[in-house]
Amino acid sequence: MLFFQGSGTKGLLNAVGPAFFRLYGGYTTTYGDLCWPAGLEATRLTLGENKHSAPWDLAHSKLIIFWGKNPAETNIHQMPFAEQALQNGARLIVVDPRRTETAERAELLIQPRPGSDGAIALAAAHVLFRDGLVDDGFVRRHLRGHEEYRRRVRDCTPEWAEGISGVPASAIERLAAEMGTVRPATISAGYGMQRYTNSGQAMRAIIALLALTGNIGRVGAGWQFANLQSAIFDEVKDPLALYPPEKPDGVARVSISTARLGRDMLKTDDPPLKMMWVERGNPVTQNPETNKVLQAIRQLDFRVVVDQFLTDTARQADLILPSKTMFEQSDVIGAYWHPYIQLKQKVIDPPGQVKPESEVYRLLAQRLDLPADQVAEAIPGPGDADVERWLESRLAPFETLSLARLRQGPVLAPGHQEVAFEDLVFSTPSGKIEILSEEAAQRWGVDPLPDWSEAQESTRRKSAASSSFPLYFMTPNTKNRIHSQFNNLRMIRRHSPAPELSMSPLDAAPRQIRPGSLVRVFNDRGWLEVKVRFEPSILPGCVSMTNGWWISEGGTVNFLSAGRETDMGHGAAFHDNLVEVERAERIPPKAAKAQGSEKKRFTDYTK
Ligand SMILES: Nc1nc2c(c(=O)[nH]1)N[C@H]1C(S)=C(S)[C@@H](COP(=O)(O)OP(=O)(O)OC[C@H]3O[C@@H](n4cnc5c(=O)[nH]c(N)nc54)[C@H](O)[C@@H]3O)O[C@H]1N2
Ligand SMILES: Nc1nc2c(c(=O)[nH]1)N[C@H]1C(S)=C(S)[C@@H](COP(=O)(O)OP(=O)(O)OC[C@H]3O[C@@H](n4cnc5c(=O)[nH]c(N)nc54)[C@H](O)[C@@H]3O)O[C@H]1N2
Ligand SMILES: [Mo]
Repeated sequence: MLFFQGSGTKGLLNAVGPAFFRLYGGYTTTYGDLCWPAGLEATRLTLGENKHSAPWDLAHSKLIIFWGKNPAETNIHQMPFAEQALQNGARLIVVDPRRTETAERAELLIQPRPGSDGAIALAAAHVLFRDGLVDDGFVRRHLRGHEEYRRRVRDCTPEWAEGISGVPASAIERLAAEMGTVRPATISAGYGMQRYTNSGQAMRAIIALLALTGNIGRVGAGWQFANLQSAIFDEVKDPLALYPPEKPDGVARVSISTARLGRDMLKTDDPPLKMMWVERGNPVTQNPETNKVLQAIRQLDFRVVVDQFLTDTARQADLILPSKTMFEQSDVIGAYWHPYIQLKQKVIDPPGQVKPESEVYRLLAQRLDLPADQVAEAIPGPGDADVERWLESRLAPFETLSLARLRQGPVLAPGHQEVAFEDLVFSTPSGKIEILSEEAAQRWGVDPLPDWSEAQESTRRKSAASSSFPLYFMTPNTKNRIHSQFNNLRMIRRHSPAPELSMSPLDAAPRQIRPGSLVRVFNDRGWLEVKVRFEPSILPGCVSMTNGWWISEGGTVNFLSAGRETDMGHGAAFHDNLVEVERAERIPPKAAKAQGSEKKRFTDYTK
């Protein structure tokens, strides 16, 4: 039995599922994560833990770099703080192959070839050393490995990085000069750019820029990737605790890679998988290599999907259990950006026969005759008061937390640091910021210093793939939805009725592709047919389509991505993904008809 949970809704009650399956007698689980592990691990190795300053601290920054992050769409609540800083005279740099809405306010937009950020960061460090812009006092006291790093980047000139990234050496000089002279500086890094096979190392090189310039532990300064200060209830703070191939609780458990879900499911034979339980996720559209995922799901004997909607994954199920929505059961939630613990209060009963997951598990446990005392400990009873009692017991270890207190409003997580690392205490093996990390080398087989190597799928590699598929396929997020959710809302569909491929006119011309025409995006893993939209500002050589579209809505981007892991953290290297685009000569008559009618677009694609 594979128990698979996605990121749909988070809260303390999510722990009930795994608790049930442990009592049930063991299960196959997944390790790694689709979202952020390369960056989490790079941060942990360098700074000791994943935390950052309070969101509002950004307003004190004089230099903000949004590096591979598009908060104007994906973290809109961050933008007012950036705006405040700008009004106080701060400067804004954006590093992104696309000219995003975030870049509208930037004085400098750096558009790297995808997967080349590490080279840019090494070259910026070269300039900092070369021009004496390193904060020597800070470096001597708090860094480990700066001398080794100085030697490492000696030949990494801006011209060298230009050859790799396509970014003009002058722009890299300017990035480094601003980092070396404008203080305090914050780098807010996104998740999109750490989904390559070389990106853990790139993230380490970017953090090093802040460390070399003394921009850690100070007001308005620092590294913003993930603020796990509110993650006080579980193990998420230690990324390694998320990968449980062992048997920590003595229960037989097999663990397979989330990034390689389809491939690993097909390979699992001790014991072979017979059944799958999916909850809060839509792996058919969101996990890499959709064709493999579909194949693996279809060969099972039995599939259960717990979801609010008839998603592509639910369409594969033998049994669909309609789930509650976040409004239909109280829960306690943290965050990964702000530092608050909050009560999410139930506002309405679930409709019809819908049961919250906790209730599904409780009834199942009864039916299966699982030990009643252990079930009562792990799973709340049926009523709202039972759920509240269960939540209260989870809050009990924390002096400042109780439901009564949370009912009055959000509470800062216990131990929260407003300016992260203000005490300059780093829980790394050396107690310093580790630019040189033996742990990185031991655990992940990478160079102990940040370095740069070509991502696996790269147009600069001489390989069959790079000659047949010369375009980078980027699959960012959009303000119009959360991943695969919300396109069933008519008001959202009105804004974005169907998937589109953004393409530079410079790439379209040699392929005789006209704006608005239907094109086929393909590689040796799969293909899609979508309309093309000209985007003059996207870096030529890159095409882009937002992720989250269902197959039944016009095609998921993950037909094209590969099931493979990032260099560290067991993340998913979605963006290591080369494709070719061609005119789709004929529209099959059926598809043409379906385009006119909303109803038909949502009909069964499996036929
Ligand atoms: N190519 C490509 N693929 C990507 C990404 C990318 O950038 N490019 N991004 C990746 C990232 S960062 C992420 S986080 C993942 C997200 O992928 P998933 O983790 O699969 O999350 P969602 O697509 O948001 O789907 C969540 C599902 O949970 C359901 N749901 C919501 N609330 C509840 C609930 O209370 N109970 C139950 N049972 N179900 C509920 C929703 O209806 C929805 O079907 O996608 C990843 N996939
Ligand atoms: N509205 C909305 N908000 C969301 C979400 C959503 O689905 N919708 N999802 C939430 C989740 S789960 C996540 S993980 C976050 C993600 O938040 P972000 O990280 O901001 O979003 P992404 O679109 O994944 O990636 C950001 C940017 O990285 C760029 N990028 C891709 N490759 C490279 C590269 O090689 N180098 C550089 N420098 N940039 C590159 C992309 O062009 C993109 O603009 O957003 C969260 N917020
Ligand atoms: Mo994510």
